[in-house]
Amino acid sequence: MSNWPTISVEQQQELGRLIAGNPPREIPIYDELSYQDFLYNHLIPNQPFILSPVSTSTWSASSNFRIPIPSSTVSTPNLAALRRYAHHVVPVANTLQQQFSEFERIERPLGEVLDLWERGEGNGLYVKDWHLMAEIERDGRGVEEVYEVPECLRDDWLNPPYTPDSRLPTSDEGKFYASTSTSTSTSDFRFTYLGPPLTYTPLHRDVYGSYSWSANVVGRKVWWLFPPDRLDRVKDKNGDLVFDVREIEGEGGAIEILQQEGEIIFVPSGWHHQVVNLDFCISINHNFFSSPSLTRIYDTLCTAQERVEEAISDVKDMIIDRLGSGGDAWEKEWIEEVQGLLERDAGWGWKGFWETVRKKVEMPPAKDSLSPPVEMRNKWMNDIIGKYKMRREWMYLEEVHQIVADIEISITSQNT
Ligand SMILES: O=C(O)CCC(=O)C(=O)O
Repeated sequence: MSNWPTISVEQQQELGRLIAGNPPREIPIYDELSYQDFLYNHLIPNQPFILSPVSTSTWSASSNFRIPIPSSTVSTPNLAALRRYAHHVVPVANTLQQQFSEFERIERPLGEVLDLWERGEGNGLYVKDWHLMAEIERDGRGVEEVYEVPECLRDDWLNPPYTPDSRLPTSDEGKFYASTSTSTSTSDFRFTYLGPPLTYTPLHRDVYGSYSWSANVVGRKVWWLFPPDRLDRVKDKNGDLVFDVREIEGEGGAIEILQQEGEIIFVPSGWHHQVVNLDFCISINHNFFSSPSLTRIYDTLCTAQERVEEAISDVKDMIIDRLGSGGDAWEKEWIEEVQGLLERDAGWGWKGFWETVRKKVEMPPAKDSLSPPVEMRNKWMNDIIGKYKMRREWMYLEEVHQIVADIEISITSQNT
């Protein structure tokens, strides 16, 4: 059943249960998806789908990282082919060791993890959030040695533009750092995951309220997807989300999907999800956003800021005590303090957010036919600019004024 020899009888039984219990798939599956259909049927309504293995069949990773098993739809991972990257220092989660609301994580050279797996050890180890593409580009090569981003997914505002034939210096490309990431390279949101059967990613929602897509190069995964209005059953008595939905009766009523080898799944913005590997899996994913989700990204940042403000409300009192509540000196200092913490906690503050928007307006990552119509994009943009100008930060964060002004100039010039 599994492509990995070193699993116990109990683990085989758990895998059998997960596979047998998996319902027929309820979400659309496409061999090809035009950008128009992606935009109107999935990005705007924020709905999941699957791209069939046709979408990854020409990827180099699909031939290099798989050892086909005769008459099986699942391959064995070609760990020898991954040795090329043995020197990469990668984040490794021990999925048998929960630490508060995460797994114990360390960084170690990929070669050491491959050694363990080849000796039949390291069962619960999961290489997560490995920035393989950034590392390849840093070494002066192109990502086509691994994959090719499907056309409909190229309007990506979080990652370097998809350029199969030019070499990009990635170190300047990504300005943002996910607070949870510990890899040596954290400049982008293009990740590779590797792990044996039953390694898993607990229930979570993606960074910044981004969308994500995830391709199974080797092996199959079970996904539990939760639309935002279906989260009640996965909360404990304190209102906190559970770590592992398998502990809950009926797995919390999620949309459950078995993703086959070669398929790409699209996870909508703000949807919680959990993932369990059914075989030894090698997968590639991107977190990304684009103009249809701008309002959600904006709202997610507002919520993150509220959380920071609540957490350090005593600092506000101290600033007022020191500077007095008359005049606006205290408020300027308070807002700057909050922004500093927000950058560390959420990965970006208003300056980072608007800089990203400016960059993508000035240098769109995808051609017009693979992006929303300009009038639509500009409306989404104007909506959030209007909202931002009502906030106190608009008054006090002067360095953001020019960035927003540049965006407005760009929007106007593209409208005319
Ligand atoms: O494949 C996994 O283990 C996790 C992937 C994931 O959560 C994501 O792509 O957002």
